[in-house]
Order: sequence, then structure tokens, then C-alpha cells
Amino acid sequence: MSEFAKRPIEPMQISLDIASGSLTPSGPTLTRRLSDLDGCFLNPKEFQSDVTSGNPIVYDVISSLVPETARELPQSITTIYPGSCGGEFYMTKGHQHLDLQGEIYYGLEGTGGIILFDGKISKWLEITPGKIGYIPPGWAHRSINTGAIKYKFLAVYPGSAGHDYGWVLKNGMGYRAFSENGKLVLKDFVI
Ligand code: PAN
Ligand code: ZN
Repeated sequence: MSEFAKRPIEPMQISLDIASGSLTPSGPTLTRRLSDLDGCFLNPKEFQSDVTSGNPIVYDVISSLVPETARELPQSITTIYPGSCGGEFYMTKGHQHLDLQGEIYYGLEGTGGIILFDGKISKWLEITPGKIGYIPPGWAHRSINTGAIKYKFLAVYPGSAGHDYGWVLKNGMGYRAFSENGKLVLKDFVI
């Protein structure tokens, strides 16, 4: 233990309730409404109109008590609501890790996936319950709900990874995920 400036968190058991998407014990919950995703959707008119007429919740993220500090492995549950804005499926903001470290997602409920972009190459990984999505270091990632019910997944990531949202605004996200007759259609992301 001598190499640790401060003792890491104690071993702990965490209960995951998939139906409610909750962790016990849990840390903070972050709720993102449509207005928090300004600049993410392609169609500004549809975006503004949906914000004005109800500003729905797009997703929430429940964190465990494990701190976002070096050497720890925090977890979170993301729940993305079903829906679309201007024909694009509801999505997370998307980010690159400030410190380029990998991450694991594990599908819990619903149907969705991850758009991954390393600045040149774009990938899509479908995530359904029981599927693990591996995000290698250096791949920006954005999650999409492609189904008609809530899409939930567990994320486990290095505590020192950090979240760089500006990277996506500057470099784009590789693909956009459109709903055409309820089916996923990926189109190139044009900056
Ligand atoms: C996830 C994401 C979570 C929300 O825990 O942070 O799904 O997405 P945004 O952070 O892009 O809004 C993760 O990838 N953590 O590293
Ligand atoms: Zn991440």
C-alpha cells in the first residue's frame, strides 16, 4: 500500500437493479434533457421545437460511490429513453477520454449501441442485454437507443480517464444514427 498517497476505497458490494436501472449504494445521478444536448442533433429547428414543447429527458446516468480518481474503476448505469429528434435517435453527448484509456460497456436492457470514432475511422457496435462493448483507448464514444423501450447499460472505466466533450464538438462523431421507419440507418457525420 505504500505506493498509494491515499488508501483506495474499501472493497464493497454494489447491488444493481436492472428494472429500475439503479445502483445501491449509489453516488450522484445526472439527468440530461434535450436542451443539454445543444449542438448534438443535426436539425436545429426540430431541436428547438422539441425543447420548447416539453424539453424531454433524453438520458440519465447513475454513478456508483467509487470516485473518479486514478487507479479506481468507477461504474455507472446509463438509461437512454426511446425517442428521436429531427429523425435522429436519442443519444448521449459523446466524449473522448481526456487521458486516452479504454472502457467496458455491458448491455442490461433494450436495444442500442455505440458509435466509435478515432478521428478517422468510424465503427458501430450493437449492444443488447448480455453483450459487452469494448471501447479501446483513443476512440470517442456516443451511445444510441435504437429501440422502442429504454436502453440501459453498465459502464466501467478508469477513474482517471476524464471526459472531453469538446473533442466531439470539434472532430465530430463519425456517424449519425437516424431512425427510418423505426430502423437504424447510419450516415456519415459531416462537420
Ligand atoms: C459513460 C458515459 C455516459 C453518458 O459513463 O459518461 O453513458 O454519456 P456522456 O458522458 O457522453 O454524456 C462513459 O462513457 N464514461 O466514460
Ligand atoms: Zn467514456
